[in-house]
Amino acid sequence: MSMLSFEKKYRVKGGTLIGGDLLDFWVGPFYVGFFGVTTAVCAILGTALILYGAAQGDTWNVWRISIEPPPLSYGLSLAPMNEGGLWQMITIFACGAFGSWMLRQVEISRKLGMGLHVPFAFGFAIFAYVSLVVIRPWLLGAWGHGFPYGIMSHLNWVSYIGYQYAAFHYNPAHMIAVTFFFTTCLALAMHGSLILMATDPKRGEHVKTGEHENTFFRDNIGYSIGALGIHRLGMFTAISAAFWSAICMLISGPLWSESWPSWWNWWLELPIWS
Ligand code: UQ2
Repeated sequence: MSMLSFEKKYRVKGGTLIGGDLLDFWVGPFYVGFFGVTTAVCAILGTALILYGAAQGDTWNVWRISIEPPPLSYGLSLAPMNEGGLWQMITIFACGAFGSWMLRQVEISRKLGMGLHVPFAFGFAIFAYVSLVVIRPWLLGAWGHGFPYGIMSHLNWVSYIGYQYAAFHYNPAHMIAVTFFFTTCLALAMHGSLILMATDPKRGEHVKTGEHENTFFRDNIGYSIGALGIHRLGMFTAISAAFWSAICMLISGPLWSESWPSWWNWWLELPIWS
């Protein structure tokens, strides 16, 4: 079945979470639905507010445009528009857009009778963002702990947080997150290269199948994880990277406010050394 006739066959009513048939339609290739509308509304309003904030600022240099969170003195209250209120509204619309996008993925999955793996995985990316701009600022008692929305400014914020804890690479959850990011790259490089060497042969030669893929790794390292297994591994390492990234930030401040290298003193203080 060609892709075009497949899409037609599966463009069926139903599977919506809210609103029944009301917004259950497509625009070109895109499914709309209730959450398509809320995604678009939040994304357009958020983008408009970013442009408005940029117009209020003193530069149109894209690298330097920045929309700052409120000063710490505003705590967890709503700040005036030109003193971080804009950042707060943009954050609300960003959360609305990301959450709507995930729920739209849920509706499409349900429509097609598939599992919810994609929205589940995307949820970890949302969790990482929400940790930085909602959960951690809330735990620390001020929206001013969120990161500024700007290209250089958010990098400077990351750098500043790193030095605030002396050497962030000693954060144990950061170590786990980095390890998962690297393992994700290793797994995807192995998988991508294996699929290409099996399915993209020279002109005139035959495409190989899963038997060749399995046999390559059995010959090479004595083990093949399998066609389904590599995708389970990839999803696990990817969502774990996002999850431990969120954790490494949530424990910095709320749980530990000294330098990260000194956290490891528990090791030096073990009674077994005396
Ligand atoms: C594999 C397999 C695939 C793959 C890959 C492997 C046929 C098409 C890449 C090999 C992967 C292994 C051995 C796991 C490596 C473990 C880590 C932690 C990186 O066997 O099955 O399917 O794409």
